[in-house]
Amino acid sequence: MEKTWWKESVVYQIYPRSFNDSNGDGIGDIQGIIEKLDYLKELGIDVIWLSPVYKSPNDDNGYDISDYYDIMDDFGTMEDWERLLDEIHARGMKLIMDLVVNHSSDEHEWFQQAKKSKDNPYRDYYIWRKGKDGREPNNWKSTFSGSAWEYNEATGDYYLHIFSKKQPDLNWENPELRQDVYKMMKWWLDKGVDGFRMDVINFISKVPGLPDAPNPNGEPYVSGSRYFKNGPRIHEFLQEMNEEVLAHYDVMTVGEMPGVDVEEAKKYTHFERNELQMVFQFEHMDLDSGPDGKWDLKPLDLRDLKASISRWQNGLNGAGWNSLYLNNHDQPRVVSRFGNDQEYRVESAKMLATFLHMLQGTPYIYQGEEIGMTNVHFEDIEDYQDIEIRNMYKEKVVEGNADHDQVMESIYTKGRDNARTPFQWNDLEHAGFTTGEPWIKVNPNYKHINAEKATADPDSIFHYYRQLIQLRKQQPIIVYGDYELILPVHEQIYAYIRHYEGEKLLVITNFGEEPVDFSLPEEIEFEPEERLIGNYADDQSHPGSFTLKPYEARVYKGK
Ligand code: TEU
Ligand code: CA
Repeated sequence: MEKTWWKESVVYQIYPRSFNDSNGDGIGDIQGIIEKLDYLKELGIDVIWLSPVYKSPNDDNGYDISDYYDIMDDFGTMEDWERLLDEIHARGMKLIMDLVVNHSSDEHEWFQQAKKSKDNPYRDYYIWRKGKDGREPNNWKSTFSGSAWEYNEATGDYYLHIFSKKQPDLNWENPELRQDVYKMMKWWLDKGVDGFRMDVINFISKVPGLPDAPNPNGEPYVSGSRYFKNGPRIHEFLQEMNEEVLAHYDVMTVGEMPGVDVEEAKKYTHFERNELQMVFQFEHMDLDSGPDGKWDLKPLDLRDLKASISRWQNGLNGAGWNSLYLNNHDQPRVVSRFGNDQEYRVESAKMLATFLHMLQGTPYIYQGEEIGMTNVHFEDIEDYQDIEIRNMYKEKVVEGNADHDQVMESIYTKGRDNARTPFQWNDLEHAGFTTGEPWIKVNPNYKHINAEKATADPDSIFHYYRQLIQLRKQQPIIVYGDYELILPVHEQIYAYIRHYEGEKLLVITNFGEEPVDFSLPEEIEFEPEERLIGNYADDQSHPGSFTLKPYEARVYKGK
């Protein structure tokens, strides 16, 4: 397997609005990030992925871009951004930017032009259709509730928006639009950025005709995703993008791809196909949802997680490359989700980190994960800022007849704002995030969960992450080794072995709060040499057979 810097890197995601506010307006900003670069360097990360900082009216916190060549006023200026890049590079780290080109903002100049008239030169940059029988052109539902179509008075037809109505989908069938996107990518790469995370990039090719989706229950609108996820021209578009742009730079690329499976991901990431290096897949993030989607709560069955992760580990081994993540700005906090954010917060956060960081792939850490930040409970729906949460609550509770408490429960469990409360720097007012009023409320647990406390405590989650990152740098087996699942049907223990050049790594994790006996299956040969890391003091027990403590994790190297 070819060795590359992006396989050996650990990435840290910054959601700028919630990271650090330098000027007291309550909104995180670029200068605020610069102030914290030494903190990230201490953690040991290699690459920063910055969620969007481009000009935006903020309907979806920057994922609605009105100018791809400029910086959002809330976050600072282009000079600030250039300084950020220099300061990152000066510390030996890299910066990848978010590329959001499935859609733009409706306030983008292209859309302002396009909506004026049918013969406007930018008209074909977006997706327009006539209504059908006085209704929308098809029955697709927007990710953020309601129809995926919005009527345009001036031209008497509708435009497609898979996300909010302020996020019209770009028309990738149009070669001029594609060239404009490539030009913009080159502009940023020539400024020195080290790659891109590409927002819902597997949505850009839609099935021609945009057919109605099957609707057996007669819902007002249903997901049309089968007609735009991994669509007919997607690989052609990505190969074109690669040839025109990416191949000319030594950069890192990761495509965010809801609804991608292993076979499809092999095509996207295969080293001989020249598309992308990695994808963010969602299978493991969907395991705790029922048939009605993310708000339909269901407990995680550990055996499902093993089956899914193992399929990805084995499927991409030697063919493509995995990204490894348990958190991002769209997901609830993993310590609350798959761990225990009360009595065993520290143990379970470390266990989950061990499980993830010992896998094959490139690990991603989301801001606050490294100090074990947790989900939040706001009693008042008005305290939630996320467009997805607000629209869903309105549709289900205000306009529909869903039960308030039940919907709030689903927001507590799955809402995106769980990940978006301000970073907890210290135990001062507003957790040291701002001296003003934060744009979204701080999690009240900041007095005991904060970075100042964590960096001062050698047993903290922060220092455990630091060690995991160091280990990855010292042990090529962690990056490149093959993966072998053991105990596939155990309901509480997730254990696996990595193999590389005659060496082995044994990773054992307890996903439960009850102690549990572990014994290595007889057919597995493993001669332990040393314990590399663990989240309890080393009790010198033999890794072949012992009792795991609540949420315990251990990693042994051997032969
Ligand atoms: O997310 C795309 C996506 O499909 C999901 O992660 C989505 O946000 C989630 O399922 C809703 O429950 C990307 C961005 O990460 C997200 O923040 C944006 O809102 C979205 O695209 C639109 O740009
Ligand atoms: Ca600010």
